[in-house]
Amino acid sequence: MRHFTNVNDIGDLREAVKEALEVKNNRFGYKHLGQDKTLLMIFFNSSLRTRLSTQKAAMNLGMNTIVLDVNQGAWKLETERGVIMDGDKPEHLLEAVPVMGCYCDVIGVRSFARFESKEDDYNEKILNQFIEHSGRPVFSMEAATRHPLQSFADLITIEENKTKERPKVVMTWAPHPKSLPQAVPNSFAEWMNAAGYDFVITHPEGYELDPKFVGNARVEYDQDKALEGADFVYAKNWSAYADPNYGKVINMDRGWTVTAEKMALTNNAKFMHCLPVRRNMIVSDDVIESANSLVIPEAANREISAQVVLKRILEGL
Ligand code: AN0
Ligand code: CP
Repeated sequence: MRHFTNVNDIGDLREAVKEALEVKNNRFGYKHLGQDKTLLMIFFNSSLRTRLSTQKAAMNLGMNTIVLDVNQGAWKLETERGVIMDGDKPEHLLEAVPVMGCYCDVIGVRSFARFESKEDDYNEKILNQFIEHSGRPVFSMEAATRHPLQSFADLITIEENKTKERPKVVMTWAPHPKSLPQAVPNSFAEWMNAAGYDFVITHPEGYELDPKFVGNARVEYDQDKALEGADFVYAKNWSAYADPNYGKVINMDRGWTVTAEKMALTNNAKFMHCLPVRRNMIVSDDVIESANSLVIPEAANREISAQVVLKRILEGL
């Protein structure tokens, strides 16, 4: 594997899950692969899970890691080509990225949607500059439109916990006070469609996702109806995608919070969320603390998805 930015880069999903379960049982069996190899992790945004799990995965593989928070200690970066740099940004991404490439063998990038330009966000302007100018394999640690390491961990978690071949998976929008990207729901939809599950997306009107990611999923505007018979409930907030509200919070309807009452409509569903989660906005305390909550094993699987991706990149070096 060269780059990892979306579901297509991982190839056959059955094979990928099989490899993930093998790696999970033998985390230190591939230590030779990363010897004398350096992973550089570049963060334009905050992180707890991605930072720790990816670093742990790299350590399992014998790699060295360097972590840089671009906003803390590095020069402020200009990202627009052609600007006269007389403002507060002393360095351009066009030099910074190839320089970063000099000090490592693999680069992970976290760069969320900025909500300044839908076109720039949906063209993955920042991530693609790393792919074009770093000279190194690049993987997404959540970019503007997708979070594939999360979706891969979600897929592994569903495969480990499903009790039927083709479970009903419901992704529900839930309220949140701040504008969040569409990357997690886009990516989850992309992976669930590729996995071939019975996949339903539910959200209030106005929160329609890019049809490219919705694919053949069923969209149901009545959350209660969507939840009927669900085997997995995947909660997530996202801001509006459609114009003119791109990147905006258009409502915070607490009627969409995932509560025990909502979970009672399901087929004793497992509850999932990528975390971080705002309790009693997205999900009630009792649901996230219940025996059906998978949020912690889901987060644990981030180490595994990252390790499979790094392993495959190292094998391709
Ligand atoms: C981010 C998001 O919704 O994309 C990261 C989730 C993994 N969440 C927040 O910023 C709270
Ligand atoms: N789920 C996830 O990516 O979490 P972090 O933002 O903490 O990395």
